[in-house]
Amino acid sequence: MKSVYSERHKGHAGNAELVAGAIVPAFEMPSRAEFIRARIDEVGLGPVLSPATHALDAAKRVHRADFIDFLPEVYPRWKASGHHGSAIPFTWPTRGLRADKAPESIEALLGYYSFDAGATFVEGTWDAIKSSYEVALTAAGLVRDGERAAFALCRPPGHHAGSSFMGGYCFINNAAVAAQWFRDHGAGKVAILDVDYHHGNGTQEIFYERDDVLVVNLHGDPANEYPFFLGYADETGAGKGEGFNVNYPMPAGTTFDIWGAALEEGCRKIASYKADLLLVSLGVDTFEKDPISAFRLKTEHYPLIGARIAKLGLPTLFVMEGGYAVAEIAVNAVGVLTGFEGA
Ligand code: 6XA
Ligand code: ZN
Repeated sequence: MKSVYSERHKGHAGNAELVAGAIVPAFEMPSRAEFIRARIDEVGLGPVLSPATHALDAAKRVHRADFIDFLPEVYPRWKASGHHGSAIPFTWPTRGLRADKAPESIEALLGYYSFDAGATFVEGTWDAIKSSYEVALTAAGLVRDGERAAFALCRPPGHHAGSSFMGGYCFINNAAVAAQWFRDHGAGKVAILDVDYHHGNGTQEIFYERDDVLVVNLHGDPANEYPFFLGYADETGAGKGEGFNVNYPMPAGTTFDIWGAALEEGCRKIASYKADLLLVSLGVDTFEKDPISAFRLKTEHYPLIGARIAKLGLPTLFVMEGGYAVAEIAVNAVGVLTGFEGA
């Protein structure tokens, strides 16, 4: 399997985040991608290509143009306002406030375009976001041109980013961009399977009223798990998208027997949808030793996930999302890919 990777992710480093009332170094750090990059060679998964340059039009097919145009401006404006360190929002237009009116100051705009304080900027963040987007589109191109599967080693991740908001380490929704790009380049129907521990609220929001992109999510129950405010089983799509959003929330402590049964059900839904193409939002924070998650999957389970996905027999693009137990993240993420190839 070919992978696509860019070194430009490394500039997105040293970010701070807010955890349980304290500002701490972000769990989402460059070593995550570096471990995976090294593991690809270690197991001989296949060639690793650099991304081609892509303009931002494909991003604007799933995100609001003003949101995308804002992202490169953030850090220059943050510095121009006399700030340094991580640009972090602190005020959000929730119920009772005006979300229809864009404010002017950079501090306010950060909140206007976010749902939490989890997507933070340093000097190299925009270039990393752009490179991650280019990684996804370049890998999508490989699949469109006939590869059975490809791996987009995206960093930063994307599945929490919605049509006009960032959050949860995510800025541009790489998987959603790629799904739309496939639709715009000949695919009739696309399925997205999100196996990250956290609900892909951004992906769900983007495609919620559409029947041409099926979204299936397996994740921690939002009643007790981030992102908290989306991801329940009764969210089944709206309008002509009714029936084309499927959520499998599961409690803390979930082991592979339960999780694998949900995967099986999700895969059956994808099979009966008869998609032309599959996108996998590949998070491995379901791992038992993940520092911010509460499922109990073991390393031996990840190749089984890949093998089950392969059984769908669809051209498949894997897009990297979360996973934080740095060293093991690589074995588990690449384990899904080798399991897919060996099936
Ligand atoms: C809150 C937790 C963010 C989770 C990000 C993630 N700081 N998403 O792994 O898949
Ligand atoms: Zn996650």
